[in-house]
Amino acid sequence: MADVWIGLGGNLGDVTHTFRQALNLLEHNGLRDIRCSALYRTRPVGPQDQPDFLNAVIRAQTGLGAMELLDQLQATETALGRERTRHWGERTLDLDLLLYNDDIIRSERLTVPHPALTERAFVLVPMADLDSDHTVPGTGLTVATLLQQCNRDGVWYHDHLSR
Ligand code: A4P
Ligand code: MG
Repeated sequence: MADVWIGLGGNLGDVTHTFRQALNLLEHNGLRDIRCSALYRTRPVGPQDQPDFLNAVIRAQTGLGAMELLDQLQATETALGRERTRHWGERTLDLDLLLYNDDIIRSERLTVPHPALTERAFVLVPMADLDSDHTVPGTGLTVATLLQQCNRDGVWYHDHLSR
């Protein structure tokens, strides 16, 4: 079983409902023991003429390989109405594979750890809910240390996800 961390984001539609549906689909398609951070409302990084996001991070166990998991994440995004429009633009659901064990993967389709993870408060704040002492592979630094180094403005506690 692999230990995986996945970032959830969205800013169109009923995002809390979409997150709940995403976790149900992922549970049916190979994720076990899913634990979810709190939900955060976050100011958009990238184009500012779009609604605030909701972000969360889950940690789970899976027998899927990293590529198979990416396929599942993309199938889940599509099933829940994701349309690819502009880069860093609005979306119903974005699922990013943040960490896959301590693996470092650099292929055309997949970069793990997710390249922007170390500088994004909307990822690090929810990660810290789950395990702030976890070391991010390739950096030698814990989530807590990375969080101290980044600007946490524009990240507000929103709610807990009831399932
Ligand atoms: N890909 C490579 N590595 C990964 C990975 N670790 N996880 C490839 C997921 N996908 C990965 O993704 C583009 C391609 O990245 C995929 O085909 C996959 O093979 P995408 O989801 O189609 O496109 P995108 O999400 O628009 O682009 P990108 O660059 O992944 O954007 P990000 O980094 O996901 O950022 N502001 C706030 N506040 N909250 C947000 O959640 N999200 C974004 C999107 C921008 N601003 C935001 C937020
Ligand atoms: Mg993405």
